[in-house]
Amino acid sequence: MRDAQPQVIQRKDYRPPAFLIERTELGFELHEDHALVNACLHLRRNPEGEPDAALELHGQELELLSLSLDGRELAPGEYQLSAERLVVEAVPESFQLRSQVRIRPQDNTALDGLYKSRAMFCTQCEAEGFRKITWYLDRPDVMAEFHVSIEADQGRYPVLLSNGNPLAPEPLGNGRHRARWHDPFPKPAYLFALVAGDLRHIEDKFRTASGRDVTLRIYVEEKDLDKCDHAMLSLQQSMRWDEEVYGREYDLDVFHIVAVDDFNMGAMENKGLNIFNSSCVLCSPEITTDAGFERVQSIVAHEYFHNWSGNRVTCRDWFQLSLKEGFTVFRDEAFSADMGSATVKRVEEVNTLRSAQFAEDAGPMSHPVRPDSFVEISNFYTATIYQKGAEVVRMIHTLLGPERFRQGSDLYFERHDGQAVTCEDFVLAMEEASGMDLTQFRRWYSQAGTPRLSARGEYDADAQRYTLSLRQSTPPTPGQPDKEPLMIPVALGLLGAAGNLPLRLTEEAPDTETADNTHRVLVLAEAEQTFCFEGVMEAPVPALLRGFSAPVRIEYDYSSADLCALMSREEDGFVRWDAAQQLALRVLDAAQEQLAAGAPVEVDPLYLDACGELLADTALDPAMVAEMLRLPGEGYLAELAASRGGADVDAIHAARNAVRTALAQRHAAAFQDCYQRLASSEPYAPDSAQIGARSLRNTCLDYLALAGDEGLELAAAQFADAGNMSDRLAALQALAYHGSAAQRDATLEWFYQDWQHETLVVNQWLQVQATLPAADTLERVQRLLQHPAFDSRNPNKLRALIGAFCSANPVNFHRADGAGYRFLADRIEELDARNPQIAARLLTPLTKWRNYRGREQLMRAQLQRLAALPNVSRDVYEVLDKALAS
Ligand code: B3K
Ligand code: ZN
Repeated sequence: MRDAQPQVIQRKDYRPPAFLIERTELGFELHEDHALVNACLHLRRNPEGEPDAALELHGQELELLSLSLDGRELAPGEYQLSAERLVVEAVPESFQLRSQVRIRPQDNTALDGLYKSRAMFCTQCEAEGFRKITWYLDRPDVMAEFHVSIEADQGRYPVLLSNGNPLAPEPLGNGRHRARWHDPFPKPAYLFALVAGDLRHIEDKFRTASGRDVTLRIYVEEKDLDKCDHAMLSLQQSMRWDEEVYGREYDLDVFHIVAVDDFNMGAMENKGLNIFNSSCVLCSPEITTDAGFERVQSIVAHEYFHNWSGNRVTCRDWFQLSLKEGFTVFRDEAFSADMGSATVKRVEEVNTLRSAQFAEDAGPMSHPVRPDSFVEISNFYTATIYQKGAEVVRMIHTLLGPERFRQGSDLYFERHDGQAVTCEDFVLAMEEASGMDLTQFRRWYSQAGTPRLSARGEYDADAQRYTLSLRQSTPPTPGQPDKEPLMIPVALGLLGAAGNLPLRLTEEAPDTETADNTHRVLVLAEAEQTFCFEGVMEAPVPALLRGFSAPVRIEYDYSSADLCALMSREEDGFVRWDAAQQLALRVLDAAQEQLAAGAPVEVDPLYLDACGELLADTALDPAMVAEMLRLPGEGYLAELAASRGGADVDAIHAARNAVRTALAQRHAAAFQDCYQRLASSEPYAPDSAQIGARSLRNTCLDYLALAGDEGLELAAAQFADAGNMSDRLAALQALAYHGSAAQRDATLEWFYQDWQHETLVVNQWLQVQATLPAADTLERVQRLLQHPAFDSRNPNKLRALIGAFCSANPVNFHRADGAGYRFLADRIEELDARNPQIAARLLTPLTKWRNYRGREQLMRAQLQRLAALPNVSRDVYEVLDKALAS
């Protein structure tokens, strides 16, 4: 039970803590139906805090058994206890507070705090889970040195882990044992972790740049021991990369990763003891797709990089969450770019940003990278904090250049090591190290919404001058009706008939030489600005926003011929891909209009030819060809349509299918050739060359299966012979999405029979079914809720079945009879009492009710139904409240 009606927490109300904790001693006694937590907190008054304030500790669902101050047991009248606060009025300047509480990890279905996942105990404390473990100052600006002891049954829980370095373990007799851990780096409670279980591990080591040996271990259940090598390699690569690129070394003697099946998100960066959702650490070619291998590599890196950007330097308060998340995503993206194909990675990032973050920014949950208020911080682990936050750091990198950016990050880490700081501190360090004024740039942190950047170009042949006019505006978002102009780095080139043209701005001397004179970063700071280029010998096609240099919606009135020119000849891979997307958007719009008029769909031959050229060009990176042949997704199309008067999901689906079918039929032979050409007999490796080839080959297979029986036969053969999960799953999808009902069901059944023992593969199987285009998919999903492979307590399964159906199957979720909406609301109602974080997250598709023409009332009715329920969680309450107010 919470204390009261959910309160809104405001950033402006931040006050330094009245007390600091210098040392935290925790003793855990783990039992089968409860755990006892003994805490001794070494507290002292904060000279920066409010003088004379009472000590006020956070707690939730704790049964207080005893409380003493400097060795004296406190009588009930000497403190006040409510559901979420423990207040002690009269305390000395510095003192020790001891408490003992009883908690019930076995009954903790919310999966935060200390809980049980299958046979093991584990924790998740970010953001505010530690208060479910003991009474504490559970805020990130209170950093303490932790000493931990864990006592448990030796047979069931031979492995007992916590943060920091291990001290000698002790057998206790009576079948129990005790482990002790000491973490010398002061940390906030959200980075605390504990694991107890019957685990096995793989071990390797890493020698740091300064020559220290670190023992690396990955702990898993015995059956998964053979699936840890890729994560171990990724960890070693990350450690080396952070030394080389950021000069950051690891600091403890050990680094541990533990895989856990029941986990609310991907992974958690607890100091020295990263806890991972098993789906983000376990890998093998038999059970993991290429995308899975890449995800493991990037998440292992992300969590490792947090050791500096997050742990050594942490956040002062949760409004600063993007300080660690945006920066760390920027770091893991740069790492992945260095490990694989940088352009393909960038395209994938932009795709995620456009489909998830732009949509968030245009909806009721829109918030700035540094929010001003929240009700439940768990709702703010968003695409805006992570992905847009990373884009903001990327823009700083672009504006400063790599050397000055590195000086800025060195200054930031050195100045703030061991501190809890703000986004402002990060920007200040960047400013001071570079000498660049980022005053206006700071608006990216405070202003929500996706800016529109419209560009217009004029060529004066006589003067050989090209004038580019840029205009920016940001639409209103909840609570922010008026927006100021932002500082936007616009990277660009000008494409001429024979390649990119040299660039010289009017104010520059004619002999200005730059290393690459065909590339520029313009800085747009005003609402409108004009840039003139001299010596331009021919009318160019502007290649705008190269590398997606800013998270904006770009608008330029290209002709289709311009887009084809960019697609085939522009240097920058992102611009080439984006030109293909823009051309595809036009073709899709036209198809939608033709279908609405009852006419057959005729796809612009220019587009079809351009796709044919891509397929035929063996010099291109296959991974990029695959990306360029992929049409924008239905979710993104709906989002775009929403801003133009409302999305019709059925029309979008029909148009997209028609264009894909036209493409499949027109290039059947080329898809065949390419499919055969890319066949490989090499042993599986998750390297970028192989991944790119498989990606294009499986894209071809998808189009071939769409074109007819011959393709379906190829898919059936691939399904039977595949030597890895990427190829097998691609074949399964081709057969399930495009084959007959009988073929689909038989293949799904065959797949299940083969893989039912591998829970991560079973999740993929659930997800394929949740995203089937067939009209009875909702009924199938409902049946699957009863299937032995489904478990409503496991977040991975909830995401694979319910999450995928509601967010990745628009035609079926938005069924005209509203059954999809009722289905989701029913699930939320059941789930909210057990796991509010997951419930609030799964609710997102319903919050977009304004986007769907003709469905608004049906969607809103389900939100209202949920809002009328008694006792909705703080998490779900906040999402409903914002969605209904929009
Ligand atoms: N910091 C964690 C996310 C915690 C989510 C809490 N609800 C993982 C990460 O971003 O690395
Ligand atoms: Zn993170």
